Amino acid sequence: MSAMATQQAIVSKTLTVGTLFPYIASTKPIVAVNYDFPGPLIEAYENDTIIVRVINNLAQPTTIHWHGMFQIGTPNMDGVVDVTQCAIPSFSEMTYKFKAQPAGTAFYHGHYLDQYADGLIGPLIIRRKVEPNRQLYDTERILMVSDWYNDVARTKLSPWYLSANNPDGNEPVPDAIVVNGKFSKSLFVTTSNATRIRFRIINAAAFSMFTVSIDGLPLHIIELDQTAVVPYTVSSFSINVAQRVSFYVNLKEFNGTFVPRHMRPIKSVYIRFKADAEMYPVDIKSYIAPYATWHVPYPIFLNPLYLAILSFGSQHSLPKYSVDRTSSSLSSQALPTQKDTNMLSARPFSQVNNRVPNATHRLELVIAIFPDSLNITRGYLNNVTYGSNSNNIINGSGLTHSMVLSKTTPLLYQMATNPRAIAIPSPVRKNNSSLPIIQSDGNGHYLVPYQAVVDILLVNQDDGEHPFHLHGHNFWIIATSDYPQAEQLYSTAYLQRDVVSVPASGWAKVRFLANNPGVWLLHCHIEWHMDAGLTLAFIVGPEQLVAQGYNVTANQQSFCK
Ligand SMILES: [Cu+2]
Repeated sequence: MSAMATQQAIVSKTLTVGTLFPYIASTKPIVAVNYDFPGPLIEAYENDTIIVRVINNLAQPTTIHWHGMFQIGTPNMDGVVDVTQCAIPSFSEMTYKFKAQPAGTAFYHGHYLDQYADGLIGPLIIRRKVEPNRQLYDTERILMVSDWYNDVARTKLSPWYLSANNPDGNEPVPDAIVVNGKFSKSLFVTTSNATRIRFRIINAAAFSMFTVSIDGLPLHIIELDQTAVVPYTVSSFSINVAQRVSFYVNLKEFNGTFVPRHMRPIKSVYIRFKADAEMYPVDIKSYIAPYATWHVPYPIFLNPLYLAILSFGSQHSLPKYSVDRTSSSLSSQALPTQKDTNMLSARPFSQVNNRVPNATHRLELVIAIFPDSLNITRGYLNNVTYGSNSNNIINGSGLTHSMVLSKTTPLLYQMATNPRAIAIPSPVRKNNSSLPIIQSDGNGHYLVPYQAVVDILLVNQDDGEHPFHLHGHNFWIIATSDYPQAEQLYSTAYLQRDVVSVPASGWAKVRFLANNPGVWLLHCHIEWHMDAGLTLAFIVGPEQLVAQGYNVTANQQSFCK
């Protein structure tokens, strides 16, 4: 091992969370980091120690979640309010300290109410000491795509979504799309002197999934979430909420024949983010939301096609060709249009490290969204909606010490204080099942034995596609209803991600190794569905948590009043 590979640095950063009006004409205040939207880049090498001082200058509490970080041994740094910590009060601060692990493209975002949808996002890049595919590109760019709403999620959109005034459960439809905080046709990405550019795409939207392409250029995918893959070439791909995709382009492969000869050479092309309009609950061409405000100068109707501009060289130049011209030249090269959102046919770069253990336990979760008796939309996993405002009926389970969401005693503290008192049954072996089944307390808390290898079958009874994210781990995606053959085809090396897009009215099967004692959420990453309770918490290895010496820090304890 080289000297460099053993060195571990400390990366320190201060993030000040405050209110910002990001656009001159905007009347909506967002929750911003260091007066920027998105927040500043945090960069480290794998296994470095990241220390982030978070100063809360908001008039409301906050927390920050480090999406994609394992937090092994630091479950209290995961940043999930009421689950791993009490919220950082207004005008207080907290220092997060955790290991930069695993490497890859991650991001950070608020995990307190709807601050994620209200702007609290930023990129977190963990570099590998030896980066696979590094010889294939010269430079890199980060593109963070998100939904823009003219109204504040926390005070307006979410209360409306979860009200009896919205009996159909229509999710708030974004008013625009932004990439790196810029509206369509105003973000220029220059190639400078480089011919081979890596793009790290982070979908930090509250709701939308996108199809991404660049006119005239094949995309060579090299990383999915935080798993490096063997270069896998497509003309376009989809990315669901919270997923990350890295690809590189080589300008020498540029094919400009999609524009007439007299318009060449081409100085710039469009990078397209096409929102999947089918996922919106209404016809976006004519829909005016009942809560809509009229004094905001942004488009009344969402244009699902976002255009960024890739300028060849250092000058900013708008493409001169019509937006309607599609890159027919690419389809003539017979590149596949990637239909499987999870891209399971991309292969892990290091198959050795992806050797998949056999499952020891299983869990089937049925996803549903429907109104409750008060006509309020709820998300359900196995008929249980999660959250302190839910009232699930525990059907004669006889449990008396159920874990409860509490503002003063986060789940993690409950678990660490008295691990033996957690009233969740151990896994049960049913006659018709070869593997023991993970059990819950009837309120969305599932007890997972330490080192269990759990197969989760997510069965989607809803007609929308849902991006499910697991905290504290990644999982192997074994197969989905879009690609059931993957289970047999790739049994030696399934793809590891931390978000799986569960197909509409379909299913996804994932497997994870519970090697990280703590409380870890599994939830739909669409902000509205999380608000509706489409969440559960895995209670992993309570006794191992105590054995590894877990203590609530005084700083965190002081927030719990
Ligand atoms: Cu969802």
